[in-house]
Amino acid sequence: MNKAIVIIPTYNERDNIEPTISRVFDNFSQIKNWEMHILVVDDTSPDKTYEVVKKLQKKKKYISKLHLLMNKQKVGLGGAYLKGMAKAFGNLKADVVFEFDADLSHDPTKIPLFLDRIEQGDEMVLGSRYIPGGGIPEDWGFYRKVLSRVGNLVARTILTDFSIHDWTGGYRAITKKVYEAVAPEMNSEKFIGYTFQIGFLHKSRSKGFKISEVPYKFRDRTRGKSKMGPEYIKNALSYMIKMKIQTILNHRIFKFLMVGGIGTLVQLITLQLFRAVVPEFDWLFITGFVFATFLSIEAAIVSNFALNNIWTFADRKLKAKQLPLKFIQFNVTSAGSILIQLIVATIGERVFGLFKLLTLPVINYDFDTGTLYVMIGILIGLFWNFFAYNAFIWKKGK
Ligand SMILES: Nc1nc2c(ncn2[C@@H]2O[C@H](COP(=O)(O)OP(=O)(O)OP(=O)(O)O)[C@@H](O)[C@H]2O)c(=O)[nH]1
Ligand SMILES: [Mg+2]
Repeated sequence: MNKAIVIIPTYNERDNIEPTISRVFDNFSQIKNWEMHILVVDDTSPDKTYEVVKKLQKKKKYISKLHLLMNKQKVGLGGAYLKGMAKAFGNLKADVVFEFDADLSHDPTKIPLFLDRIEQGDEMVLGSRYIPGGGIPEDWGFYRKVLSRVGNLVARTILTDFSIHDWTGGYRAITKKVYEAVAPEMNSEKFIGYTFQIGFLHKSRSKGFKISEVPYKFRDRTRGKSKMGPEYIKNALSYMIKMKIQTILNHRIFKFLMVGGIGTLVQLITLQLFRAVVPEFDWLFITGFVFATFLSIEAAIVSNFALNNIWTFADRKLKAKQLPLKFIQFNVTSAGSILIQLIVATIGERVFGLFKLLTLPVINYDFDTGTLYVMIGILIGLFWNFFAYNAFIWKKGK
């Protein structure tokens, strides 16, 4: 039988912990397919919450089902969960853990629904306040309602992931597979409060795990003090913005554009260099200038090939012995991009009279407008190049 452990982090929850444990435990009786345990993670609460837990552990109904992990100092919500999960998936041999608050904000009658979803193949299940059937307390003040809703909307917008409706909630079921993939990347100090929830979920999403939501009605704590403050909001926002920037920087199209931009610079700079060193000659149609232009295009091609190989397509990096042939192919596709530019320019001229705008510097070079022509030309060729790189040069593994 598979094992699920409900992890309850506590910090000064002396008045809440007993009713929480007993209500969670009462709901275990309807779960038949899972062996259910509770693990309380207490950071040596000044109000001695752990003493209450130790006393309960001796009660017959809780024996060997109620575990306590104590941290010598306050490690924060994220730290407590990471330590709790390490123990739960480690020597307690859980297959699934739950995140569950000690203040009875989370409805324990929903626990079987989470497990049903896991049995159906979901790898992580979120309790959600913002899907039909879920909710936040009616009596929340205007400010708090707006903050919670707007907070989630901001998270969904910044992370551009609208399939998840509740990013900040702390009621979740997590399978061992997800934990093993995500936990090594979580540094608990950086993930304060809500940021831990957002960060853990964001990483699970990025890794492509199957995640679904179960609605629940959030209830306000009636006893004890909330630990969430304004610094949690600031921390969550700055995390999301950092993540967003990182995601953009890591995006293949961004890298491809950067490499293309560098290639353009290489071409412009080397053209000036080659013009200075290549002697003026006129042999049939080839002049010193045409030759220098050709060399500068080749310099850009070398730069594009090398940078795309080690950066843009680092995940599909070519092997040394593939390089010569692929470099020839790369030259062909680059020539293709120039050809496209010429065709576009010719059609443009015939049909729209755009020839002046789109001519290549080879044909009508003048430094000021030439810069513009190179830019426009490269832009048109970009679509072809990106396609060709993906389809031919750095083809996805067979
Ligand atoms: N072990 C441990 N638990 C913590 C820590 N901070 C918060 N918790 C627990 O984490 C759970 C959630 O914290 P809450 O303060 O209720 O946060 P919240 O639910 O967003 O805020 P409220 O809605 O006001 O209750 C509670 O069970 C807390 O006792 C911590 O530093 N260490
Ligand atoms: Mg709470």
